[in-house]
Amino acid sequence: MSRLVVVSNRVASPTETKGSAGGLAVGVFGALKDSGGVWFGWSGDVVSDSVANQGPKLEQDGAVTFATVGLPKKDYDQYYRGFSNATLWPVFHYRNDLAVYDRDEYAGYRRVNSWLAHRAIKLLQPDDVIWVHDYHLIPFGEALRSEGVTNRMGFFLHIPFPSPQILLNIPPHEELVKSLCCYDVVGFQTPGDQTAFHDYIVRHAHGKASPDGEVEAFGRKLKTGVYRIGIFPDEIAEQATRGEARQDVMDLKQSLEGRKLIMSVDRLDYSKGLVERFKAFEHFLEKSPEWRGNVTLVQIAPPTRSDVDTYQQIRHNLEYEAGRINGRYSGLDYTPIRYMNQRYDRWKLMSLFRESQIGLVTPLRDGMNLVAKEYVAAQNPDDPGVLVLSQFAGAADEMTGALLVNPHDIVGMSEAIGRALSMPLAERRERYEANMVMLRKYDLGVWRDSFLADLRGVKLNKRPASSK
Ligand code: ADQ
Repeated sequence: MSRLVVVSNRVASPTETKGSAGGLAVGVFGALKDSGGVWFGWSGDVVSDSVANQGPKLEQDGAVTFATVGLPKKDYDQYYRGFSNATLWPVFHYRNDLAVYDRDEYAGYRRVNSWLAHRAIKLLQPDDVIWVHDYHLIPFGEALRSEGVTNRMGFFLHIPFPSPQILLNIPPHEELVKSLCCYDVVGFQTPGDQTAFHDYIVRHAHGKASPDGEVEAFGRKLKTGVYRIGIFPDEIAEQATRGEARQDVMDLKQSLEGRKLIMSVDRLDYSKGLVERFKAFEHFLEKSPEWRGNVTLVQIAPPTRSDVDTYQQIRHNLEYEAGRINGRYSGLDYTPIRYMNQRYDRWKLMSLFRESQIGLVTPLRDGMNLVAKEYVAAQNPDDPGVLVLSQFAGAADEMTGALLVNPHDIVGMSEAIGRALSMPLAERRERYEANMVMLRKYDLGVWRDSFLADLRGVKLNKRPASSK
């Protein structure tokens, strides 16, 4: 089997791939171990120009090489903080209102992608299969092609692909889609994302797209597909039970004094719908006085991208809302919302999920949302909690046992909380079983293996695309 080269914005460290990190790192590393290969990307460090140009730092773990580079401050600002996270992220999550566009940042985004491609070329062998991940790296494949690289190249988009009317808001939309067409396989999380891409190809790129995923545009043929990212449910269940007896979890349980627990865990991001969720919980307490003092919402949200303006704003809003609601409903021995900003060990999060009666996962828009899946897998099958899930998370397609909500509908979410809290055991078990069937059917191994099988099997274009 030919070697695999994985390219992603951030590279997990060799220790993270051993299980302490999220499922994605473990899943990608599994594929790399099977075929041997390289994991290439940014180290997460901002460094001087001279250090950045020293060449990738290499670490070996068996047949896998971890190759990382640092980024100079200007590149970090334009590529990462700028175009990736202040333009692409908001627009792809349907938040044009929060997006800014700056030509220099876009130029920086393309320049850094070309620079990264140059660094990667030295590590490539002729029949390596290259798998590029996510919105930071859309032009990476095109940059390799323009250097004459003809290897099999696939791209997987972890976030939603917006409908054309939304995408048109990004001035260089056509260049971005053309860049995507330089890959041999482009993978999406849901059929809706794939359809949005096909719509753009047909209506705005004058190309062809068939329902089986064959696309022709910009002089290239490629395959698109839906590959739902999943988790390894047994691994999560094991983490959840391993943690059960640990002191921290026992302490939390004791401090709840028999109150019901609602768990929410997200990166602190405006796409995750946290303000709306807090308001729904407030509405629930307002309309259900019998639950005041008897149910606690634990929101864990470690800050990310805190140097992007909109992220500072969401943090302030949340602190304000949590304070306001707690001021309204707290008692001497009761705090309705416990809002925490730190990261937690995975076993601890999973065992907290297992202790809780509701997993409240209500993003305004989400590519998939792995927390929803982890919540279900962590439950005790004999006495499972209920997943309350946004209809706008990619996971909503599969989690047929969840209570689906519209995260803009505060009253609807509040009603779902009430329904979940008083749901009979038989219904909870039924819903849990339905979700588990899907979690097993589309686990992380299926995601990874089906994408790679398509990439290894796809018919290649005869000539590389022109870089013009
Ligand atoms: P994210 O937006 O990061 O991922 P998600 O899919 O929920 O969202 O993954 C978050 C991961 O981080 C989960 O594994 C979760 O357990 C972990 N995590 C969150 N908070 C944590 C904390 N406080 N401590 C420790 N771990 C924490 C992007 C897309 C998603 C898509 C994934 C994967 O935005 O839509 O599902 O990629 O493709």
